[in-house]
Amino acid sequence: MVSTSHDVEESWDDEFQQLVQTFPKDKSFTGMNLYFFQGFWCPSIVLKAVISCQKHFQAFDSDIIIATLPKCGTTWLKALTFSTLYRNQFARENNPLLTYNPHSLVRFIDYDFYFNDTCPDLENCTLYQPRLFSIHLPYASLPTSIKNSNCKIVYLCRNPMDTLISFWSFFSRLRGEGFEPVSLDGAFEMFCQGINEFGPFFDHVSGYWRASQEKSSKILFLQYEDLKEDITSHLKKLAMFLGVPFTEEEEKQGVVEEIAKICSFENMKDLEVNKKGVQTFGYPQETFLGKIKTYEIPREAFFRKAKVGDWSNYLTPSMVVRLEKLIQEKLENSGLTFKLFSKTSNDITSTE
Ligand code: PAP
Repeated sequence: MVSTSHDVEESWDDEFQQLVQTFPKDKSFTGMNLYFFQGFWCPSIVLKAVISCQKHFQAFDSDIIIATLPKCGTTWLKALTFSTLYRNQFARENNPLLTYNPHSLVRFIDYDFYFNDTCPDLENCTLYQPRLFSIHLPYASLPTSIKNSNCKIVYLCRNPMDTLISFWSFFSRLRGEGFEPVSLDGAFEMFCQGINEFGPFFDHVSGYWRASQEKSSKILFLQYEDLKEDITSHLKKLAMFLGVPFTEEEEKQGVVEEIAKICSFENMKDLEVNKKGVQTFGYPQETFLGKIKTYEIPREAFFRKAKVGDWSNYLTPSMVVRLEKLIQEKLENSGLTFKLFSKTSNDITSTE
């Protein structure tokens, strides 16, 4: 059962109800209500949490924040960062990833901690140190303390075509469970217009891209396609950035490859914990009204195909031309490019 956004909206207090009336409103192609707020489309289900975390979240210099747009590889990046950062805090054979979904191990600031609580106590909220969080907010809307402290941000993006298909497939899979996605034609149109969760897509990506160019020691900008192409060198880069580089000894022992393997799509998809049950977001909490404000997603929905270029099985030639044009237009002179196909045979190559 997935609770809908209406449950949350009903519990908003009057002041907040009045405030949101001033924001433009639309519906995402996933069927979710969105508010246009600070230049991005914020899911109504999380708007109050976003405003609360912007007001109250206090970053520590030692914090690590994983930032993504939905469907760009969040689950994978959570697994990789968790396993790399905390590798000396548990025995290798006891990696918690073997028994917990990555979303249980690395919680969202917006979708979990502030979902039910305007000012949660986050001093010792994570099992391991340093604190590791994740967030979907655009760079410009991050809590000020994240931007101004020395905490580090790892950003992962993915080419817009695969992101759209992953997004649309995910919510199509959840049809009838609180989500009513529109046809791919409709989804494509809205995605191009930038009307989707935390979109516009290109604003999100460009915001982090520019920030990473200005502050390379604070923001590591990664692309899903690059990780798929060469996970070992990107894991080393990630470890270095996090301040926990792999030692020569670790490299000799094959620790890097071991982490890559445990976090691989093939391994994670087949773990019992990811094959059954639901992932609960929003930190379950009984309110005095007796309502539990959470939402649940079947865990297996986080693992679909994980292919680069899967969009070529869905998008029509005219859709491809339009998105290619948009990529060119939006990223012109930015120095940022997307790989639409893969060089490795595991994925879809442009000649297939
Ligand atoms: P979320 O926003 O719901 O958390 P997110 O994890 O960001 O989703 O992205 C899901 C995509 O990552 C899926 O892509 P697909 O729809 O094209 O298949 C999912 O299959 C893929 N994915 C999940 N786990 C991994 C992994 N370990 N390695 C590579 N890709 C993965």
